Amino acid sequence: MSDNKLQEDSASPMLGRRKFINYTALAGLAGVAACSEKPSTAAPPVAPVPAAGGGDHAASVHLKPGELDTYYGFWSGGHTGDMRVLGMPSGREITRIPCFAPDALVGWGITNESKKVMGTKADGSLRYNVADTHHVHASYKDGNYDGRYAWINDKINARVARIRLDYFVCDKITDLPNVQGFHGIFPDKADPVDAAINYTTRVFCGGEFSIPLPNTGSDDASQYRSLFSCVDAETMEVRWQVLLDGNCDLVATSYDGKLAATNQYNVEMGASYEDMMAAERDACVFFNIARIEAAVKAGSFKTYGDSKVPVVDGTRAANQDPATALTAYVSVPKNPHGVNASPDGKYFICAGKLSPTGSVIELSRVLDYFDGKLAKLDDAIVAEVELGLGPLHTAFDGRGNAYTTLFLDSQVVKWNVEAAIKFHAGDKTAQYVLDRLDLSYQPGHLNATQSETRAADGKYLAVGCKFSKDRFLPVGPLHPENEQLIDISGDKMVLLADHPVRGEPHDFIIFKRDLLRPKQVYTLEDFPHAIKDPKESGVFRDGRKVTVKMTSQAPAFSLRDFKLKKGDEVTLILTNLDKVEDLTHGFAIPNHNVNFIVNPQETASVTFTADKAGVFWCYCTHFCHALHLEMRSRMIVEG
Ligand code: K7E
Ligand code: CUA
Ligand code: CA
Repeated sequence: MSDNKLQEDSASPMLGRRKFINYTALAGLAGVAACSEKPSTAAPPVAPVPAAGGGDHAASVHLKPGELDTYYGFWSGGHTGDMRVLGMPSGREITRIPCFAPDALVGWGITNESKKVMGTKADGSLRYNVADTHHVHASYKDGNYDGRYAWINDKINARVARIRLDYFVCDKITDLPNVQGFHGIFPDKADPVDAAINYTTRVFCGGEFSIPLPNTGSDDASQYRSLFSCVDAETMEVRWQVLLDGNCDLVATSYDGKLAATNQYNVEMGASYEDMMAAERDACVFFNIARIEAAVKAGSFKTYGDSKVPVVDGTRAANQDPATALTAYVSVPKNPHGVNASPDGKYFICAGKLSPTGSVIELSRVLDYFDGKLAKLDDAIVAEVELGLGPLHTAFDGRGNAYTTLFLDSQVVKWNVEAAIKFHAGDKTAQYVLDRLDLSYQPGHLNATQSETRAADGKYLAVGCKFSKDRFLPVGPLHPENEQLIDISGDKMVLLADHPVRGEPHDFIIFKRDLLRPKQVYTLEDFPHAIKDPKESGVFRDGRKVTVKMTSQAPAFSLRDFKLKKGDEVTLILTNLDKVEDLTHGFAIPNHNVNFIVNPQETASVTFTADKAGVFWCYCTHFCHALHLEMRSRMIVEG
């Protein structure tokens, strides 16, 4: 099949189906939800995958025992509220870093240190036990990852977590004030961008749900607004917010630090899905970051409710004059999902979702608009081309090609951005669709190795398929999702592997392993309460408040027993004095809801009430030594 034929075949049925989407959208969406038994029957012709190469390719992702992966993958943990770390291309899950929700292995949400990060109520209990993470991104320097931090969102409670990539731990969680449904997140890609503006990396956060501001409980949805937030990467404080019409879905940033963008599917400001899909076009909103920072500095802002965070006005009505505008609303087709920055720094791509199109927006033209050099903002769109049904997210190979997931078609489409621009400009011979690959099934996010960096290397593409159906052994009604790995190094995409994942990661990034240098042993001095010598161990009483200090060295705790009185409020501090890599101990107390770990040279503490008289065998929960089972301490509580 020639490339010509491929594009014709793929484009012509689209016209008919686009009508289907526009005119019978409700029925169409109902079909999506039910996820028809044979998702590919309605799909357009598919490029043949070279069958011969398949087996060899698949073998390339199977690492021999002891072999290490060449890429890290950071996967959002979805409902488990953590960040999962995978080795790629094997797809092996190496660890999970708990952030927003408790974790029974490390004692996240159990130790005082993790509770401080997560936030507690007055009674010491956790503020939140549930989470919904979607997007994970890492810090950049000069357009590539620098190995300092990763950030992840919690949609439910509008929180952003920072993960330190030296120790792979979450060290800060920030609440976004006056935001509900915090969705997209993306940091600056250059650092620093403009020395005149004193800042470190900024993390941009899109508020998806519009709410009354202040949130008085008004039912007039037309008055609801959403906020786009900027968080300082170092302090993790919210620096400023932008008031918006519509909502924020995904977020992207330019490589020069001048622009951030968010796609909007609800310019209608509707409160029901029928209302949200009433208009034929929605928007991709661009933020002029320098102007926003200047407006904040000049004091042109409001605040809402208890929040002291400055909020500048980014609504359409207040930003009609390009010479002063803080925002620009570029019109893009119907309920777009996903906005992604191409690795050459030139384009943002918005996928149409309810329109079968991808829109290519040229950043220099958006800047021209703000400078008064582009009369019509719509002219910033340099291509709006048909890709297939239900386009959602786009990844890049660094060779000028984009890869967009087609949710309804259960496909990924490979297309050339410059050819799409030529096609849009009138050259109908320009072949922009290069390949299509069937997926199993209904893909959402995808990402290629190093995709949204200047070092996009075009080797592998991972796709998060929302439905797995028949791809794995049945395990009851709750199916895993299917992460599919694709070789994109050649002209044709080749499916390499399926991996089940627990729902629902949504998004992930994949980057070269040498960009990270994690530490494997903590530094004792970094913990203010460290017990540096086993001789400092003991029970220290101050009325009903008792501090128990203890150390661990395989196969023993420094206190073989410790005595308490019923009703004592106990803080137990444990330092792991073992210095050997991989020598972690655990500490569990039966019937007291205590179990946590201490890694080599780490100190952690728990606070609990000794509310039951009796003997409680505290024991090591992490297999550490031939005498691991014997590694115990007796907590004796006198009645
Ligand atoms: Cu699932 Cu990025 Cu929340 Cu698209 S989002 S799929
Ligand atoms: Cu210490 Cu097991
Ligand atoms: Ca809409």
